[in-house]
Amino acid sequence: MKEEFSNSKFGSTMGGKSGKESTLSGIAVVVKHTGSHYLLSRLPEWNPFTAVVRGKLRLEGSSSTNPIAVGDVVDYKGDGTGVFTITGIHDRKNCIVRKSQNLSRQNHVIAANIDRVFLTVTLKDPEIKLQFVDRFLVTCEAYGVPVTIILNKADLYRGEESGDLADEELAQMAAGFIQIYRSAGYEVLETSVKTGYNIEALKKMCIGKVVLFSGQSGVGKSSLVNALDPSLNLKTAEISQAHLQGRHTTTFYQMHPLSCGGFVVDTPGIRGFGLVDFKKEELSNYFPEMLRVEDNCKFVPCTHTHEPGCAVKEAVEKGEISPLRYDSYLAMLEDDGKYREGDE
Ligand SMILES: Nc1nc2c(ncn2[C@@H]2O[C@H](COP(=O)(O)OP(=O)(O)OP(=O)(O)O)[C@@H](O)[C@H]2O)c(=O)[nH]1
Ligand SMILES: [Mg+2]
Ligand SMILES: [Zn+2]
Repeated sequence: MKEEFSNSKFGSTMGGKSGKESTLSGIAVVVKHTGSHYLLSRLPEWNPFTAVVRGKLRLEGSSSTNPIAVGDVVDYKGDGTGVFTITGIHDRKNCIVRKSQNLSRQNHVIAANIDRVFLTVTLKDPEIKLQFVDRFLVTCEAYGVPVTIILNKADLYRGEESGDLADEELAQMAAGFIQIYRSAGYEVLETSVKTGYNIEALKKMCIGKVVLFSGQSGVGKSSLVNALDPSLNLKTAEISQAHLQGRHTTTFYQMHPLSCGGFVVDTPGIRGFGLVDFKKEELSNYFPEMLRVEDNCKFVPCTHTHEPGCAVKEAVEKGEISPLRYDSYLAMLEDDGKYREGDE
């Protein structure tokens, strides 16, 4: 694993080419957040330097626990002695927000200004949790973050890939999963770090972009990032054999430069996902397959539960909308934004 960044280590490059420049103020992107310190870099240059926040600095109208997140564009100021202070945050293009587990019901901003999220899942080891997947997708829709589903560990069921016999049951599960999410309107990419399957395709999606991997612990987020750029050498760990779950190996949100061009944010595994507040009649807008047909509902607004002449329910009956996705929708309506332990 790479050492932690520090200003002394990056002293020669921080804040610009000459020492004089390091006293200047400027604009940079947050590439790591560790408690009280932030690591900034003036993307697309990779010149990380630490900065602190003095006093209160909050985004307008935000009740977030961490007002500044990885991916945020910030203004900084140097004092001439190598100490940098963040003085302002720029408006966000988008962000990924998760409701905190504690009773304060504050929101936790996972990251900001992300070009694409790779929601990484595995069918087994660890087992997939569709509730979690659907909650994550709803959040991406609500915050305008493009998302691709990465079905990793494809070697577990694709015999032709690993050279082993195909696991028929798992292969059928994979086909079913892919069908549900592709027909809903999502891109699904099967990958295997073990065999290299579709790693090149994934790499192409990262060039010139800021992308982020999210998902349960142990699905292979850090392994995928390493496959994209082996020089990053991020820490990975085998899942626990006793519980067939990940070990929460990655503990920080951190952006890394890719040798192919582009930047990738590796994130800690997510246990559960509390949906941020939404209005009941808005929820179906965050299910692309429902959004496509709901104009034909007889009543406006329609919650697609009890109303007669509901186009969504009709599509479910006809098999055009997956009953599993519809069940997730109903569960979210009922939960009304409550925190849900998605796994482990
Ligand atoms: N069979 C197989 N195993 C994989 C694949 N990708 C990753 N793994 C293994 O899965 C385990 C977990 O990988 P990590 O990359 O640490 O998972 P992570 O999602 O980063 O986990 P956290 O950091 O805890 O959230 C490791 O033992 C990897 O070797 C794959 O494509 N196939
Ligand atoms: Mg990891
Ligand atoms: Zn309806």
